[in-house]
Amino acid sequence: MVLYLGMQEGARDVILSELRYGAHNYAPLDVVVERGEGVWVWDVAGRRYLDCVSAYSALNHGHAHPRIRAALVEQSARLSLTSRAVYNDRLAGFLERLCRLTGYEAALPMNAGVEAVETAVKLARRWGYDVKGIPPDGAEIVVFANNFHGRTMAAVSASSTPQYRKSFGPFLPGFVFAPFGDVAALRRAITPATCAILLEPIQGEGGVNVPPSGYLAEAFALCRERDVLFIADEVQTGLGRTGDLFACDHERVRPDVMILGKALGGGYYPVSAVLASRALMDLFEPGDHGSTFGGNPLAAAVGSAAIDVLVEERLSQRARAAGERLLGALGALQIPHLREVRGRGLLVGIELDVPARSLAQALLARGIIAKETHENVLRIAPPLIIDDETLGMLVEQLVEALREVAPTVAPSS
Ligand code: IF1
Repeated sequence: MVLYLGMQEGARDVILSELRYGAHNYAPLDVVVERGEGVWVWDVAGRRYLDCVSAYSALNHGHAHPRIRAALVEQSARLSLTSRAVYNDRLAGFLERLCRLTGYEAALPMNAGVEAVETAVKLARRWGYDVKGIPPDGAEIVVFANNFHGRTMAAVSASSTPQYRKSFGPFLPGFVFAPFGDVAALRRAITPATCAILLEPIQGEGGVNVPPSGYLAEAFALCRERDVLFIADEVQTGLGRTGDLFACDHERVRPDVMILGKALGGGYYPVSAVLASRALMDLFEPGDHGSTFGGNPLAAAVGSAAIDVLVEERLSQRARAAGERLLGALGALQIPHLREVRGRGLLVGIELDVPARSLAQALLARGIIAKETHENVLRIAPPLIIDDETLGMLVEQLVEALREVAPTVAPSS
């Protein structure tokens, strides 16, 4: 952590205090944000930045969306939490909106994305034993190299990334690894004990990895052929981010189980959910699974508003148009060290053959907040409400920052 001498007094004090009292499980960019509105955030010195991290796709609606904020404020004045020991008057409306939006018959509400991932793993295993007839405690789930499903012990047991696993063992058994994008390898990884495959339709943290065209449909067909559940983790790719309502829509694949999170909370509140058929969901009986905060009235009010805004403001369609323009402009660039620009909608990865941190810092100096993922990929993911003029500015600044960084950074060893 290098604190730039030019940094404003206020920012430095905040950072030093956070370093002093907080766990050091992140290495943030050197900016202290104090206000957000739409696609913009302001630091403690009053500098404005375009937010191209969007809380890793939890801010598809932008910062401080007025309709979602109003729903939060109004509900918070009435009833914020009951636990599921009783009904509350907001949850049913949220679950209905979720099912109508996604076309599934049933939804199970949780809070963090990883809690919904854990829920889906339990549901798949329950189906594996009680329906498919897999011998007890023998169920396997195929997961994919370079995936990211969260930070709990099940999620890191399903991760191939050494840093997410180092000194955290022993791990949850029953996860079988396959390369992402390779149907033949997937076919070999599935056994009679396989209850499900769990994949991100586009791998976010893994570096914005878009699978070969047709892969999702072929993987889905293989699951049908081998009586295996297809679970899509759309925590990051869902709710408009990739230019479709869900990334699986791009290949017209309907997962057996869909996992949502992040933007489902409208940028205000942790809201996640698992969606499935009634038959699958009814494998959970009262007491089998739960959560103190899952489905609370505040989450339900915010989640309902987030869904209404997503649909009424046509955020998926806006992401598709903006993404086509962004990918079109960047894809044509011929700049040293620029290896590839990839993604879909407003989930874009810029792969360099040098560490992307230098590009992130050059962009920060230009008033754009973007974060690298896996060393040499810069992820660009602004809120889906970004307008044409701002998108034009983003493209200009990206091109200038790439040109600025390219000759100065030695290729990574
Ligand atoms: C961190 C990464 C992104 C996710 C997918 C489940 C979850 C995530 C596809 C779990 C969460 C977050 C976690 C956050 C940073 C961010 C992240 F860099 F960690 F990997 F987005 F790519 N499935 N991703 O992307 O959801 O429990 O966090 O609500 O841990 O640093 P969560």
